[in-house]
Amino acid sequence: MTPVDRPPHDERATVASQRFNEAKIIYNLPFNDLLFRAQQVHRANFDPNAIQMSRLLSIKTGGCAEDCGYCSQSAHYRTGLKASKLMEVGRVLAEARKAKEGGATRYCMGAAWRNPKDRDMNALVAMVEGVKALGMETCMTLGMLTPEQSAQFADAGLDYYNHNVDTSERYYSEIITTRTFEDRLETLANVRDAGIKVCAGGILGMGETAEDRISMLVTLANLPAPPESVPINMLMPIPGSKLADAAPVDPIDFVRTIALARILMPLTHVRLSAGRTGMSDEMQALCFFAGANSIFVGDTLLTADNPGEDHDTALFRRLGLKPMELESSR
Ligand code: SAM
Ligand code: DTB
Ligand code: SF4
Repeated sequence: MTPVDRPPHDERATVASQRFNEAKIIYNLPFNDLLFRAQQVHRANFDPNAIQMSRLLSIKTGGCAEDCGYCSQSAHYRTGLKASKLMEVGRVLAEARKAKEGGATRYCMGAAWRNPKDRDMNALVAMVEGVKALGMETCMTLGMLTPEQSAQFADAGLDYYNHNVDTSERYYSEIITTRTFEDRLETLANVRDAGIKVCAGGILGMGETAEDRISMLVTLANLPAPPESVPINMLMPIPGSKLADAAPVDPIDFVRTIALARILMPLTHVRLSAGRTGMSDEMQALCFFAGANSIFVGDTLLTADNPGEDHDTALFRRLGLKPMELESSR
């Protein structure tokens, strides 16, 4: 069979495996060569000393129907977390105001849902409109969205939607069984088609192989358009969850993954996300050198700890980093 009359899905598989092989070669470069290359790509596209700062708020906590093996909020595990209902719009806006005063330029609201219910849409839309009116970028992460819900959020002016693929397609069902990798891609397509910017990444340290990490990044980089934002989380092991005792990820492998993300997605904001409380300043410095240029600020993520403002101010001073201005963030 010649390449011309090969069925399209075979062709796609061939291209995907070529891209995977190329990415694997990059990932396995000598560490200095990999970091040099990542830093070159980074400098060609960004101010290397500017870091975008996002703030998270859990607007609906715990009691989630999904069984994500890493999560404190899944109703399938006894993690000791107290569940609560959707927060009132006024409270969300009061928290967003405080985040703005703390220097965050993007406000990310997360809910422990498989998907939002239509009855919640009015309140969610009011949150987006209210946070935008404060002059911040808005992001939501609420689980799966239909095309109609995506269009409603686009109309409200939602800037970003976060929906992580979390790991490779191969490894996905080891971590989550209540939905599929394909479901995740479908929501990402709905969000993209509605004209909302995409934030999609994953978690390292869930027992995956280096190939799984590479494959996850190749998937993200080869979406019809790469995500504008790619959060790379280091697993924060949650007592009671399925992954409570997962072996920690090797810090050098973590930095390699950041560097590969930067090289495969030159224009994307790569976010050093959950897990910074478990990283030394030196490891974070290497991540920034490898091309990470976004963090979550504030002393909590959704339910877990994050280095507080004092620590991050000291880190920025030590490394000569500065907050990225809103105009220059993409
Ligand atoms: N329920 C929505 C969903 O799953 O898309 C939004 C919230 S969910 C908590 C957002 C992301 O946080 C997950 O996709 C996962 O990548 C990350 N995350 C959750 N728990 C984590 C943990 N213990 N350590 C690291 N990352 C975690
Ligand atoms: C992402 O990739 N990381 C953030 C955000 N997207 C929503 C969430 C991290 C959650 C860490 C665990 C917790 O706070 O419960
Ligand atoms: Fe629910 Fe999201 Fe946690 Fe999965 S990651 S259990 S969908 S809150």
